[in-house]
Amino acid sequence: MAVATLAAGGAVAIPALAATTSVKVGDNYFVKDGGTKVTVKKGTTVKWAFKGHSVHNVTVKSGPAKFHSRNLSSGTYSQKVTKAGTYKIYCTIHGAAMSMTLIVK
Ligand SMILES: [Cu+2]
Repeated sequence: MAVATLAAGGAVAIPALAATTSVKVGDNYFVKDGGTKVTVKKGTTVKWAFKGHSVHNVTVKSGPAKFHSRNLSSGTYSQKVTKAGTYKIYCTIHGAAMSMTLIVK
């Protein structure tokens, strides 16, 4: 059985199936690699990891599909995205100041 491993050069091998992308949830921001925009392929599982001290949630404000997490201050929330398009996501506790864009291709 094949096991995905990190390439020696630093590039990350992305499995064709069952891909997961992690998004950090900090105190009043969503971020991955220094930005608030995340692009994934259809069928990817997006995993939000709650790293802040405050309670936050993941809520789709607009997009091809709606989903939302419970209020969390630790742990993770995972959602498989199967519909392509642009998802505007925010935290209902902190409003527009805590938002991100998820693009599913
Ligand atoms: Cu929040």
